[in-house]
Amino acid sequence: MKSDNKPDVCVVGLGYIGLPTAAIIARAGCKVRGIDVSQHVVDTINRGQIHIEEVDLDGLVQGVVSRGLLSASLEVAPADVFVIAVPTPFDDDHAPDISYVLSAARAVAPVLKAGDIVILESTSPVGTTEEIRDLIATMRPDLKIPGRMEGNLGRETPDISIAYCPERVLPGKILEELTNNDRSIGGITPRCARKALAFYKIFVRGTCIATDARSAEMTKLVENAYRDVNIAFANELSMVADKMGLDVWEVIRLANRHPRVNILQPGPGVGGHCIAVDPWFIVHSAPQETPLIRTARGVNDGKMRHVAMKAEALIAANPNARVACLGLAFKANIDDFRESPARLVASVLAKRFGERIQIVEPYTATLPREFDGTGASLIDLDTALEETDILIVLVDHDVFRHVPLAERAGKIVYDTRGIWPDQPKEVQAAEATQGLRLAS
Ligand code: SAJ
Repeated sequence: MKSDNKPDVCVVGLGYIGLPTAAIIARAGCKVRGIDVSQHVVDTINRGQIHIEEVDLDGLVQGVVSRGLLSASLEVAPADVFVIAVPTPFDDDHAPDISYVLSAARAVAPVLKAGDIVILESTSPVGTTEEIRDLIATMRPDLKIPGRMEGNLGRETPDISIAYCPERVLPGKILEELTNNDRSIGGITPRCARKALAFYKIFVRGTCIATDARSAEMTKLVENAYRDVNIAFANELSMVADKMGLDVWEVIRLANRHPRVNILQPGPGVGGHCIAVDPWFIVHSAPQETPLIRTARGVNDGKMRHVAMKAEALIAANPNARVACLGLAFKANIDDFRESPARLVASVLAKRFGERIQIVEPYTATLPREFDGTGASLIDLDTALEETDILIVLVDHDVFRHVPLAERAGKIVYDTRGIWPDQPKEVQAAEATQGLRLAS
């Protein structure tokens, strides 16, 4: 560690979490080396630019790179703190795949020295931090490893610290939430937690709470499963309301006036790389004990199919109508299309109806690959408002929300996000119940 007491930091993985985290740590005055497997990502960052869209991230990265505080590389190098922020996908059976985490740990192990801290931030199944610990112990028998010093009777201190510290930031508000959110700091031992906590205090204003690694791992999964279950409730209500010819948005708005009721918003399903994924990590660990979490996943995926089928019926019932799907992103005002229900629904429609389908997505310049050869095309919002007859709202981007009623007049609207409460009820009701054909 240098004389100014600011550790040198190595952040492994420069994606949606790793890059903003690296930049915030650099802004706090630490020298940060960011590691990524992609040469393109490394080159982009070293030019002071970014490869992802996130509010205010471009200016921050440009600033810390030009001040020499952040640089990117393909190779891990010695540092005082190592932060691992790589993806943890799941396989076809919903079993978590921690191979990227383990290969990051494998890359870090050879450069570790006494006093270093290794922190895992990636969402991971319970026990992953211990697996990292065991891997490092195998690769570095010369180091005293926390939790692996049996017979030591507490007389010797371990050489390194290992902890699990999940991020809990919301895409679109990452920089603000990285700084202000409270953090769970789960040490392999209490000493590891204290060391990691002192590091997070350098750049986190929220409260940092020390715990053990397994509790911290489970906490992260629980947070996202909680949200998934609650969104599933809203989505289930929306399908019930459809069947009964009710306006679900009105019902939720009224129910939420109860002091202890706070129902979330229905949509075309749950997307993103966290909420649609993390609950499976819990189900995989305890399949018998998780009927609710598993069902919620099923409800949210079922909502995606429900929306696709409803949209198909609407378009089929209006054979001459031109259709605009508004949005491909997994949620409002971001350019992230991973696990996006909007993208899935739009591609189903494009495959079936071809060139009748137009896509409006201000956050991309090209359509994803699955639209190739379908005949569907990307158009801007003004063209869609001028030239199409059916609007299918799949994402609640602000730019869509602000379209005034006058510009939607006479169109058939299927608003899966409830962004246009002023849309004449008879339009939505006709489509929601059975009369999918709408007289203009
Ligand atoms: N959604 C709804 N209705 C709602 C809220 C969300 O349909 O009322 C949908 C969104 O449109 C989107 C999906 O759910 O498709 C997920 O969006 P989100 O905003 O709920 O969450 P993410 O995936 O952007 O970020 C979540 C956050 N977790 C929680 O709120 C518990 C974030 O704090 C985590 O850091 C992030 O997952 C993560 O990285 O794990």
